[in-house]
Amino acid sequence: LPPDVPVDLDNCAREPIHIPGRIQPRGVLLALRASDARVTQCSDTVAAVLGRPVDDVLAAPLADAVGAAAARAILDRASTIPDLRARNPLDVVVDVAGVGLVRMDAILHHAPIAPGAVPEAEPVLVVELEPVDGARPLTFEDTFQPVRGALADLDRAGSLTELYDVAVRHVRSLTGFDRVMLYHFDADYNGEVVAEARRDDLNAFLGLHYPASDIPPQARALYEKNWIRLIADVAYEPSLVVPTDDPVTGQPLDLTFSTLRSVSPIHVEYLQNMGVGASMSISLLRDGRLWGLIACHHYSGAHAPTYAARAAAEFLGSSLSMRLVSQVEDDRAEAQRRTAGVLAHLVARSQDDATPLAAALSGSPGLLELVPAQGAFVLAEGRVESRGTAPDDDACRRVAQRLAAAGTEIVTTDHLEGLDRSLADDLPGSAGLLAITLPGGACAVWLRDEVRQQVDWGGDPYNKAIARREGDTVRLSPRKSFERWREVVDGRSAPWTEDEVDAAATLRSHLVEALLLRGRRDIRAAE
Ligand code: BLA
Repeated sequence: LPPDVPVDLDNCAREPIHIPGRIQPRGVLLALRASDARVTQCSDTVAAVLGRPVDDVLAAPLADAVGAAAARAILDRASTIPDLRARNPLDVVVDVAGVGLVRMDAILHHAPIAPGAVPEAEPVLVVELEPVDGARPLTFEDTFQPVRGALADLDRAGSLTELYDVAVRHVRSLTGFDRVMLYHFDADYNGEVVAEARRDDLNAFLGLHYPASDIPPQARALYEKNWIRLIADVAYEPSLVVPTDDPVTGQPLDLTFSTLRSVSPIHVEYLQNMGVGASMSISLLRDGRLWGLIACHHYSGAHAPTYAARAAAEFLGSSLSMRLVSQVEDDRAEAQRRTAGVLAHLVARSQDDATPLAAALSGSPGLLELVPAQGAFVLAEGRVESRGTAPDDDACRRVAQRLAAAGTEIVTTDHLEGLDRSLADDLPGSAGLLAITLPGGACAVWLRDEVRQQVDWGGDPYNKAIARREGDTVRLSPRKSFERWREVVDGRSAPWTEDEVDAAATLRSHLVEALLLRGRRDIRAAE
């Protein structure tokens, strides 16, 4: 964004994060075309990492920047391997001016073709070099073995919850982050922390909810293409890509697939607000769409797992993605089996004349085992029975009257307040309602609490202003997004799923019949 445009939630989604013109300074970026191997663009970290001034590197052969051996290895691979990204990293020994030979990871890819470029144009080869500082050589034991162990555990996991836990535990042990979370999006891309592995002394984030605006749409789109990103040091000074525009195309270098891409300053501020020193996230995809993220935090300053450890974590993420699809189906089938069992039990109980219908439904297993909720009540044959968070009998009767008057067989809402004010007044503390109405003013009602809405900013967030003035512009702190989201989810419960509503509807048709039979027997008994 131009510096004079204030940042708000709408234009923040327009920040072009794939062309920042900057990288993180933990390595070096060189752009060239393999055919002439002359560097067209480079990051200004060439001075610190390669010991050579930018002017000596630009327009010079790659070998002048990294030494002949490393240049040969890089160009060899670029000309022989079609899918460069799948084979990273390349282990190279770089000739650093004034230092000597230094072992580095070379991470290679072709930049996406710029829009408007001639289709047959030679793609830009992007070479990123990360010094590995003694993390070489990679051994069977510290790469393949942990991944194999993780996969075996993933395979053994019998439920989604177990899958999540296995994933966060292994990603944490592979990468050494202080906290590893599994963050799952809802249909609107609001998210919830559904699993967590963390250092013992850290407070839990498990169960916390965050607004969709924390990860804007263009960031999500990027994460569907590129499955991993590391911000090794949140306090970094970005390094410029020089020149900003590719001299051949006149376009900024597309860093969609870059491992060193500089991240949005807004997101950096967000992480600083959370007290995070280093962050990494791995995409979880379902049918190619972003389903969630494995989000990692480090609190005690910078943290830079090697490319190999990141690749192993990414591999785990993609294996988890594949397992997720089948596990979601399995869990659903299992839940349907359980529901059918509870349903059969309730139907049998409802046919037993010796038990009042209200008591038959509110036992255990009962309504709450059929459809999970915080509370439930039944009014039938003049009796009220309740479980969990339900109001007193009088309020239950008023609710039943209003439902009967509305004349709808099934009522569902995740926002009582918006459906009917007086209904909401009789059900304080509940935000969601699922009800089936029955002949004779009878009904069964499930109640859900408002979803937990909390954001932990790792400090005292309300000490700091939400919007900050910087010269003539107002910078929006990411914290502001939470307030907007709060307006969206205020007074809302978890939604009722299709399967849950179906189960309630099936129960309803059985109960209509049961009430009819009971009525006939009563008449017969009276005769
Ligand atoms: C990116 N926001 C992200 C990312 C995460 C989050 C995980 C991916 C980058 C990374 O790995 O760090 C959000 N991180 C979270 C959440 C938790 C967490 C929810 O740990 C919960 C525990 N962010 C805002 C607002 C804007 C914004 C208001 O809150 C815009 C005005 C932007 N977030 C934003 C942008 C990115 C981002 C632009 C992309 C960063 C990049 O890849 O360049």
